[in-house]
Amino acid sequence: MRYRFVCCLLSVVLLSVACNKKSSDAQSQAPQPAPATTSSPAPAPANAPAAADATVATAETTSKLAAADWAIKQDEIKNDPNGQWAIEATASSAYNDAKGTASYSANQVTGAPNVDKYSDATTAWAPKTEDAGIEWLDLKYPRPVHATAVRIRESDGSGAVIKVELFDEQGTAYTAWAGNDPTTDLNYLMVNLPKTAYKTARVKITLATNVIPGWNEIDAVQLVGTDQ
Ligand SMILES: [Ca+2]
Repeated sequence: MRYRFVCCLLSVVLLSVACNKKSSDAQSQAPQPAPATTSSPAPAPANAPAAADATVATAETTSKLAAADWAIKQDEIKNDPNGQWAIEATASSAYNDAKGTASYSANQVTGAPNVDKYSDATTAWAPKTEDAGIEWLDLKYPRPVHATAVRIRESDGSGAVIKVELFDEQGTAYTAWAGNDPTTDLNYLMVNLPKTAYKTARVKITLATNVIPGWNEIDAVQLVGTDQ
């Protein structure tokens, strides 16, 4: 009887040691719990309003950064040392048959940008009618350059430009760009090109005003290039 008791006791002790070992092995092999990070667990319901606030704050930040990017781009273009603004302009037509420096005349495209909001503005050129179709602007610049870019600042009904041409000093036209104008809101259509072999001081912009319903207005056009 006593012998059986001792055997039983031994069995229990051995089993217990074996179990402890197994448990210890399992612990050492189990993947370590990931260290707590700020991004891991889903927020508890009590945190929901804070999470919503964070989303709003993120959206506000994104919007502010986009606005800042826009402002920086406008400033860089305005102050580009290789950029020139038009000094003379003629157009296929103008709103109210505007002549000279009247509101909406072709002359409103000369000089640096002076439209602050995406909207109908008297300081931009507008054609005679809203959606007639093909209209153009012909612009002259102070200094002939080997062109690397044309930047068209669209200020209302953006997206209607279909072609940009450059003229060399003998008057030969070269198509710098033709296509689907992606511009939206108050912004530039940026036409970048390999530096032209010829020098140019004249840019012609063609619009199809029927592709963007409503008035299509252009504030200013910059020719970018170098002397050499
Ligand atoms: Ca203007």
